[in-house]
Formats: sequence, C-alpha cells, structure tokens
Amino acid sequence: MSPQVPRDFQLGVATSSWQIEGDVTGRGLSTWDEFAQRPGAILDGATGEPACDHVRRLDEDLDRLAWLGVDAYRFSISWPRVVPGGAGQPSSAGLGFYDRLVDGLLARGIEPVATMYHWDLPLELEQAGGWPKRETALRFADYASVTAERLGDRVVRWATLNEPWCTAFPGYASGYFAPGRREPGAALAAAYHLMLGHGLAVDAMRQAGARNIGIVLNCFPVLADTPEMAEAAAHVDGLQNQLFLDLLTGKGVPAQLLARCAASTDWSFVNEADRAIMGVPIDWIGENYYTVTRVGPPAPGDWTSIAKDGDAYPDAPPLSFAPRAPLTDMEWEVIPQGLVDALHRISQAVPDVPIWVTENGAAVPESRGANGLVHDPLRVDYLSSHIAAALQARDEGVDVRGYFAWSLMDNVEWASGWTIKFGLFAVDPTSGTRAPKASAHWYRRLIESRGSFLEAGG
Ligand code: IFM
Repeated sequence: MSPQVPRDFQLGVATSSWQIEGDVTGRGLSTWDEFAQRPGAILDGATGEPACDHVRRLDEDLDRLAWLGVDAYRFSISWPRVVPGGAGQPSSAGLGFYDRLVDGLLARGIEPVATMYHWDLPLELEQAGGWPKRETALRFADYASVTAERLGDRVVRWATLNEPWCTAFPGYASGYFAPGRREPGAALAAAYHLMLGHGLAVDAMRQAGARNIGIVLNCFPVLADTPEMAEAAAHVDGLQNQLFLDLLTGKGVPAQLLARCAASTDWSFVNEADRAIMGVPIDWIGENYYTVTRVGPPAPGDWTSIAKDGDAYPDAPPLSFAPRAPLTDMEWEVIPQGLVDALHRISQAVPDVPIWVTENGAAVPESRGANGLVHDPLRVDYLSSHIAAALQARDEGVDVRGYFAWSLMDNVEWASGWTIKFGLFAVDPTSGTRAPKASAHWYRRLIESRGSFLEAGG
C-alpha cells in the first residue's frame, strides 16, 4: 500500500554529475575518470563518458522530471566542469550548462537543489595531495563561491558536500572508491578537511549571495549483531556518524576517536580555530539513507557490503558486516526503521534545522513485461516503506520536510558501473534511450495523489 503523503511534504528525485553527465570533452578530469581507467577498479569497466549522456540530452531529461511531477530536483555540480583543473578561471561553458539546467527546471516549476561536491574531485587537486591536504578545502571554497555567484539567484537550496564519509573512507582508507588510496591516516585527514571545506564554502557562498545552504550526510544506525561486538560497533559509529555530526556542530573531533585512531594519525592537522568554521550554522541538513550497518564477529573474507569492508574504518577491531535478509542487489539490508532512527539522531544532534531525506532507493531484481515495461515491484515496496518511515519520524516530531528518490534514472553506480541499477527510468547504456519503469509510474501517481486522502476524509 502506498503511504498517505501530505501535500506539504516535498517529493523529488536525485542524481549526481559524474554518474550521469558524460561529455568529458567539455570539462576537466576528475579522480573518478582516472580511477575508471584502472583495470578492475570499476566492475564492468564503465566510465564517465558517456554515462547517461545527460549534458547532451538535458532538455529531454528535464521533460522527464516534469512528467514525473516532482517538486524538486537534486543534482550535483561537477567541480572539474566549472573550474577545470580545480583552481583558477571558471569555464563559461561549464557554468553555462548549469544555467541551462537551473533555468530549465524553473521554467517547468521544479525547485533546483544543487550539491557542490558529489565525489568528483578535479584530478589535479588529487595529484597535489587531495582531501588529506588543507589546501583542497580552500580551493573548494573558491569554486563554491564562483558557482554561488553565478547561480545563487536561482538555486533554491544548496548542499556543500554529499556524503563526506564516502569520499574520505572508501576513497582514502579502503581504496574501494576513487582515488583508491589505502592510507588510513590520510582518510582521517580527508574527513577533517572535507568538513573544513564545507564550513569555508558556506561562508563563501553566503557572501556570494546564495541562501539555504546545508550539507548531505549518510548517517546509518550502527548495530552490534552480538553483545560482544558492541565495542566494534561503537568504533564504526564514531567514524560513520559521530565524527561528521560533531565537526558539523563545532564540537571538533570526538575525544573517543582521537584515542581510538591514534595508531593511524597523530591528528596534527587539527586546528582548534577550525571548530568555529566547521560549525557555522546551516539552514538545512540532508540525510541519505539506504540501510543500517550491522557489525558482526570477524569472518575473514566474508564482507560483502559495498564500500564497507573493515578497512574503511581505520583502527577498527576485527569485525565483519552481517546484513540480515531481505537484502537488495547491493547486499544492503532493507530496514525502514533505520531511517526513522537516523532522522531522530540527526535532529537531536543538529537541533532546529529542517531535514530532507536527500537520497533513498534500492537496486533490486527487475523483469521486462511483454509490452517492454520494466517491472520493479521490490523497488516500489522499498520506496513506499521508506517514505512511510520518513513520515513516521515527522509524526514523531522530527522536522522532515521532504524526500528525494535515488535515482531519476539508472546510471554509473561508481565501482559497480552499470551492473547495479537504482533508476526510476531504465537507461540503455549503449543507445542512451530511457524508459519509465513501473516504479516511475507509481511515483508519479503518488506525487499526483498527495493530500487526496485528507480530502477523502482518510
Ligand atoms: O549512487 C550512490 C550515490 O551517488 C550516493 N549515495 C548512494 C548511492 C547508491 O549507492
């Protein structure tokens, strides 16, 4: 059964630049472009060109969003498209593309929600040291400033970073994501400088005229599968959740983590004066929720959950990840209550700041009917139960304002390439053609029917 969604609860869809845009001739390279060239780094050898060829197909994709009837579209801006090389002169063609995107959304009555950084770091900045270096945070604020100056009059809401945990830990500790480094100390420095970049960018963007600025985290409840794994679960939670919530609220690195990760770093990059920068008040916060992290006893070679091997958590005691069925194609446990709990935790940690569920969705088995329609009933069940969970948290007093389904269309799912599909629209990676799946039709009806249960007295 579909959830009963009040009319004032915003519904949208989300994407990210590297996963859909293509057209690399028009931009600089990112760490993901370089990573994609490494044999075996991306499961099926997918690359950022053509991805979904979205730059060239912009107008038709805008029409798809209008057909769905979404209130808002969350996209990310490609730093190497706007500032090729990561520093210096912005590209007028790059900014021009986002002008067209934002204007096209507004013309269709759709709110543009822009994320400044969804993992595609300009390659040159990585070659100069990447996020483990403080300098990268400064360059991020410069790029955020020029972008805000250009688009700040039209973008309705901004996020600085998407899921800084993913850039820092799978990127620099386990090496499962670009830039593929396996340096736990560098990962901790990366997490810190990402959050410094966030704070500097908020300030720079406000000065450039942008309003409604926040950040998108991926806070997952971390559960100990057995009582003796409580300590390991606390370690994972510290790195997955508490580190980012504490830096974001000006508390600095949690004292427990300073001690827990002493074998990987001396924390010499921490500067007390940064607390206030990172803790700059924000206007909203986004939560990307997919699953919980269930920590079990060590079982060598047994980790399956993407980007979640123990190496992604520096200095963690021996552990394994023990998701319980039902699982999605990502081997992620389906547990809507986790979203309720995550939303409560965020609202307690960052009080008086409205929350949007900025990503939620599932990669599930699909089948094609005789008429060519892709049937994906498990995706409909997943989306439905998680929208209900967001509304439950709202009923329980959390200020949740809306929900974005991940994703508008199938796209390059990072290290899994095209092998994993999250889209409401099916995309043929060879021809680029798109077609709505059954879930897209369901979401469209849900959006359309919002509030009707009230009128019907329900
Ligand atoms: O595809 C990603 C997205 O880029 C960030 N959040 C999780 C999604 C699914 O893995």
